[in-house]
Amino acid sequence: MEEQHQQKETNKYSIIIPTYNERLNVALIIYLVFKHLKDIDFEIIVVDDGSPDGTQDIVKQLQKVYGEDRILLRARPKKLGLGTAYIHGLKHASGNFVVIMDADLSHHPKYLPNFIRRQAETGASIVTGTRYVNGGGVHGWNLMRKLTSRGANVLAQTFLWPGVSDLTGSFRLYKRSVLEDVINSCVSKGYVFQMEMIVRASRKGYHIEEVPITFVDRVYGSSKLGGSEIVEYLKGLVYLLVTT
Ligand SMILES: Nc1nc2c(ncn2[C@@H]2O[C@H](COP(=O)(O)OP(=O)(O)O)[C@@H](O)[C@H]2O)c(=O)[nH]1
Ligand SMILES: [Mg+2]
Repeated sequence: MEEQHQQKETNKYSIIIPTYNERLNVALIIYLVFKHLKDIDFEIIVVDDGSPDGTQDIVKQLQKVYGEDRILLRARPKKLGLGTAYIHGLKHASGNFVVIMDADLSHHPKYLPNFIRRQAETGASIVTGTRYVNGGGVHGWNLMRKLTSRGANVLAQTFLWPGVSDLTGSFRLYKRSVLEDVINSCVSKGYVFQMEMIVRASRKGYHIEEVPITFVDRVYGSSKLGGSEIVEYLKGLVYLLVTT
């Protein structure tokens, strides 16, 4: 009992949020993280890739309110892609756990306590949010986008057998050491990165748990997913098929 208590006290969560043109979302997401993680030790690491919309100005204002030890701004000069944004954020993380989530409110911070609780209950190395089990879902996507996401998951399920229902989602909690290990063995840079991460983690035998989330399409700003990303995804799938 005493030990469990101590364990809880010493856990720290580094929440990495990559941003590109998220001026309208970043304050809200940070506010909501603070609201939902009341008794938890955490820091937020914003990795902004030189957003022309002034995302960083907003983050700097928030640092004045919450403190520079709670909100870390670790910017890069230009848009360099999501995979390397996570690696960059991870370098600055001081927690023993790392959460990765989007800035656009598609990943609602209200789920964070569920991720943390599930990890504590099971001792899992990774807890991943899933849209594709009971209790999870997608809101606000048109049929095409739903089919693309579903198709991507079904394809990957069929060929890769990872034992995880949502491969392309990116709302996840990792033990930091596990994230460091898995991220270093990943080669992809774009959207395929999420799938590569979880497939490699599963192949390495890490304990992965899933919690249902409802993914809500962004209200402000625009998605960076395009046709070329779909081609990249398919290439990534084939690559994983032959290399893992
Ligand atoms: N730092 C950084 N963040 C990015 C980059 N591309 C996308 N993001 C952020 O990554 C998250 C997911 O991107 P988004 O466009 O919403 O993808 P979607 O949800 O799949 O449509 C958001 O927080 C974006 O601001 C990038 O190249 N660099
Ligand atoms: Mg999004």
